[in-house]
Amino acid sequence: MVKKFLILVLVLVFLVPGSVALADYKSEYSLTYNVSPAFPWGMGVEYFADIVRDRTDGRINIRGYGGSTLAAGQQTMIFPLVTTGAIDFAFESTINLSPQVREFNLFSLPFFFEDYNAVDAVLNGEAGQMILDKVETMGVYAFGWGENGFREITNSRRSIATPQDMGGLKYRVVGSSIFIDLFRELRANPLTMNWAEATTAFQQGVVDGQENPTVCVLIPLRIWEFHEYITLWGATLDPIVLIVNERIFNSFTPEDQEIVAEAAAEALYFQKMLTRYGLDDGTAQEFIDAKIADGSDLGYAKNFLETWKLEDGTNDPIRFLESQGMHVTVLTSEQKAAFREITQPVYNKWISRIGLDVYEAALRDME
Ligand code: X2X
Repeated sequence: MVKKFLILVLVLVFLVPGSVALADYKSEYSLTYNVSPAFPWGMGVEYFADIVRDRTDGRINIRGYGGSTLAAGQQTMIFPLVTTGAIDFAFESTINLSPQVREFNLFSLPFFFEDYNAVDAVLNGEAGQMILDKVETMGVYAFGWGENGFREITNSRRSIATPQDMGGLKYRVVGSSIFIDLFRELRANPLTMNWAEATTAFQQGVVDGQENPTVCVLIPLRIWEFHEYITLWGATLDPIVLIVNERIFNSFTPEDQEIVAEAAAEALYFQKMLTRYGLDDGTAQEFIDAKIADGSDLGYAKNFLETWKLEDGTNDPIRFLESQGMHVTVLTSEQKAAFREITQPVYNKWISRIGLDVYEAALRDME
């Protein structure tokens, strides 16, 4: 009898795929991100969770929690929560991880990236790989790059076209010290604040301005309700990374690991293209429109674009902000050069912190 039972168990173990591993799987995996689900961050996350659930036949069920609620709003404390396993996955801005991973500050060096070609050269190049490799020595797997975007300044007081225009204005910045240094060099008055409190601060006029990417944050936030002026200065770039606790990832079967990694790469690219919609050379729009046409955006991109269509049915971020009454200033390269020169001390202080090797690799990538 015992023998027969053992044989039955063995047969079940070997014949039912995934049955052994399933015993170790959690019924739900948590994933944290910093903003509301109505932003492209949330769409990247839901898209990722959907395709993973679908391709693993429900074995891996990821649940996204927006607003950094799993960290009580403390957006710069996400990394330790993932490395210790308190949270399983994070879809997170590199700024929010930069207090623990100093290399991420590369992207906040002011006016370092000329355009999206330079960004992609670095993210997909030697420097990008060095940074991901570094992260993977710290207890997590990193699946690659999504994007919050080039961070632009808005305020309720005046148009900004020269560094002098910044003087005395109070700006909310993320709690990452390179931003304090940047805004101080411009004689502005930076205040660090978690995103969880930032919207209220804009509403109540506690600060005059803030900086965040156009499509990924400012449009879904409806920034025009608080600030009349926006300057496209592209001072800093804010990539997003998708990371998972190493022990959790190792608990998946090799087959499931492959599914998750592939889904992550697809979701990150989808989110990055959505974020660049109308801002790059047309690559993003072409990619997203094709996905909407065949339904493979799962409705996420379609629904998002519906929320900010112009009267002619197109989605042009700059024209859309103007249609909402904003004064848009686009810096010329000479105007940018003036900002770059004044903020040079940020480089002097931060290159050694980031690591000269990573900085130089990034310069080589951009050549
Ligand atoms: O807090 C911000 O400004 C945001 C939403 O862009 C980040 O998470 C870095």
